[in-house]
Amino acid sequence: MDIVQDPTVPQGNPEQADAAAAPQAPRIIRREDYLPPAWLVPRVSLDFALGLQRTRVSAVLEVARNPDGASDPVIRLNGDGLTPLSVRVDGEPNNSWTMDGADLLITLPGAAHEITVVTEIEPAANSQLMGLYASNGMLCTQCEAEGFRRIAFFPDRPDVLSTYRVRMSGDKGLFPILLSNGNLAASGDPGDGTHWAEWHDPWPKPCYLFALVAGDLVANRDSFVTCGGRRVDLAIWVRDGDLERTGHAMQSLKNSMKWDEETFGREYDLDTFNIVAVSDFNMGAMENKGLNIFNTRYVLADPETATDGDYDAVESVIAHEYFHNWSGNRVTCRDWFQLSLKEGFTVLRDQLFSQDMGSASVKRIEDVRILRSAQFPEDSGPLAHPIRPDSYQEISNFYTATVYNKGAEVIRMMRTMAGPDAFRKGCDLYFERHDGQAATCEDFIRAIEDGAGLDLSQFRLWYAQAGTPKLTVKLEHGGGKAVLTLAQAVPATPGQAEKRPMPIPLRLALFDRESGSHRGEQLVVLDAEERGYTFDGFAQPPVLSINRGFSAPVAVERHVPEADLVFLAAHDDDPFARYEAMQSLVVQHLTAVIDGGDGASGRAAVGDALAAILEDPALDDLMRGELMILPGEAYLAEQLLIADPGAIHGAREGLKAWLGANLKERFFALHQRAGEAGFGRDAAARGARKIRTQALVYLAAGDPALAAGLAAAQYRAADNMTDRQGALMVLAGLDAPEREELLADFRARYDGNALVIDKWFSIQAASLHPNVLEHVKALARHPDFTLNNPNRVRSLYMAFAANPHAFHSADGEGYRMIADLIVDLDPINAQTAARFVPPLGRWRRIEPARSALMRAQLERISRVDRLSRDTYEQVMRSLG
Ligand code: B3K
Ligand code: ZN
Repeated sequence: MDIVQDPTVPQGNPEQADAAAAPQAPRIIRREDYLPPAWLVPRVSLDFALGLQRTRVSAVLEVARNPDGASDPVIRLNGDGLTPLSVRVDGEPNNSWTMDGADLLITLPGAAHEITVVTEIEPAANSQLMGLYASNGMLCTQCEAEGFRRIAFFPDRPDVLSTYRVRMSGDKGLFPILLSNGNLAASGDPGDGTHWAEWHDPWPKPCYLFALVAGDLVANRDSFVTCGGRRVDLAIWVRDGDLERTGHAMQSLKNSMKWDEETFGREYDLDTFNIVAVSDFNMGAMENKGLNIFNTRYVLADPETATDGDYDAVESVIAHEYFHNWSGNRVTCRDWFQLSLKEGFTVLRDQLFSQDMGSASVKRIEDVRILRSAQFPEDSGPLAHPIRPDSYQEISNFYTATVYNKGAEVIRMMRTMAGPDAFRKGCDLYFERHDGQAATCEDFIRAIEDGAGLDLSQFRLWYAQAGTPKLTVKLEHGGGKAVLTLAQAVPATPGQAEKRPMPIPLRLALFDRESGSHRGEQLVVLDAEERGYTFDGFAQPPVLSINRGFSAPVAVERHVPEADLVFLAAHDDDPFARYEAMQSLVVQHLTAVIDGGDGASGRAAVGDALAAILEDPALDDLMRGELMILPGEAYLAEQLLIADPGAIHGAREGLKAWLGANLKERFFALHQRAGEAGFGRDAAARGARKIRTQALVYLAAGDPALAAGLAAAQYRAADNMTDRQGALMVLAGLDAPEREELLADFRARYDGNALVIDKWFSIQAASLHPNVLEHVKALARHPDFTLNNPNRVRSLYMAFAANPHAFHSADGEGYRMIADLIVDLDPINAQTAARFVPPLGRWRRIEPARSALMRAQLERISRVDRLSRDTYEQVMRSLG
């Protein structure tokens, strides 16, 4: 008989067990402490007896000593909240095991053994949504980063790769569909109301890529034939009723598979590829081998319920997860410090894919906007970390814009310096060398060096140093020459006081003012603190266009003459640089106003430049829409050493109102013109929808009564969600009679559609309405609101925290509301709760009165008993 231990009797070292329960005594994991595992697990068999309330898991681990690891007779099997119900070694009951905190330790005499451990878990009680959990009556898993240890005792680290056989059985009525990684090997029906399925995944993988789904699902099925002739059965699994909204996701998947073959030479490697959509999910999606699990938000789309932005997001997340099959799964990470190895690279791959599927220049601008609004503030705040961090307490806190988006920019710079063809050679070499391995960022860099023929010795600093480099630019002219002086400074960040200069690749062009053209773009790599560059043959001072295409993730510090910015906003042939000129024109004007200037001339320059953009026949509307967007308040705050959110908001809204009033006829005409385009998903129709709502945004600031009427009409006539949501967003910020009526209409019209009801929450939380705090408080009490669904929580509170005039309310009420949320949510879903800490963590860069209020809320959270490790780490780092 198996030895069954009483779970109430503590095992192992009591001090360590206490430490695990009290995160206030932090465990710190350091990159430099990495040791290869002492034991490997070449094969795993898992047997699940499925139940929503209780699922029994029998795990059979074939373990072997690692010849490259330390010799240790004890194997550590990580657990999180698990109790071993029985432990056998080589088929015999074992009594040598102990618990060390939450981990199971077993002493093994030989070099290879078979360990069988039985555990029981409670999926319906799992509100953290890590491990195996229940969502809407189905069972699903999320294991990255450390969720597998909530399912079975296992060496839960990415450098332990195993092949998996998974058998599951359960009630046929509750779980008609049974899915896991790899290929279906067998299935059966014993005739007692249950059924079973067995899945085999031939590719060795770390346990964070394990997945299981059991539920009542229907599939959109299709197939794809790979370049090597393999026929792959594709299926997107959703709840009955959602099937009609899966077409775009399926097309995106097939496009991704083809693109990865053509662009990176990567072919798919199983006979099936399954995607399952679940409505309770902590993030966007997960790349489990052959069984991607997605937040419904990134699968379901149709014109009635999804905006153009939602369509783009579905396309890019489907691509991202699919691309992980090579950059992440076939080549995985040695340890979690290497996260950017798979995430930065895969983000770059999905960005390049989306560039190829639509407008490359608009996509580039959107990606830079995300970087500047999410990553730049991270890099200049208390949570700054290099793309390859050096230490962490809770790895979930490091799935950041830095690791993902700056990580992508760093690899993009390598590509810019090498050129696309040489970069591809480097990538080929990387995949060839490291296929089947758990690799490091260093491995990637070396493969790019060898394959692309680059020397990246100094470039490695981009992996090690945090902080956005500041680039100062000086352009002088004399004697027919233009002399450009570039200097860089990487700011100090927590734990990194001293920085060294990094290679900064800058694409630049010098324009002739008269002809409006330049003599060709150049790439300079600034690899020292300061360097000068001389350009001959300029009788007149040229106009400099620098960091074209945003070739480096740096902040350019340069006061550019207004006339030059107006010139570039009108003439630059690099679309990003044109956008950048327009942004700089606005930033220069607004910072002058915030500093107390009257800003009249800057405002007029912005007005002229915008008027020219509204009417430029050479621009397509998608690009025109980008150029119309004013820099966000978070980005504006970044330009100031200490920000006054009230002043920033006032200045930006003031400019918007002035533009809306002064260019009213033009905006009105644009709104009318755009309204004439019929519905379509082509670039022209999408562009028309984009400028249509943009025009409304300005009109709402300049002439609210006119805008309310137009918005209400746009809402009522809309045959698609982009127009309807855009109109409602504008109305939500106005005190117009149509506001309440149409918000109620929207709520009733989409009753039961969770993703659209999320929009209803977000629109109100993000609004410019002066009573937004009261609205959010009321929405938090709305019967449709729940802390148990991360999409719903984010739809209300992320939108609110990102709404500066609400979050930064001068009385501190916004800070208090977010702190309350963190405290209430932490015991339910720690990962999601911790994501709300960074907005409060900006306190050092905010004016003194608000700063003190923000800090006080962080301190209040820090005093709460039994905070999760996730929230505790973020709060303590934020307090600094
Ligand atoms: N790799 C997952 C993210 C997992 C997050 C865990 N906290 C999705 C992605 O980046 O593709
Ligand atoms: Zn990813």
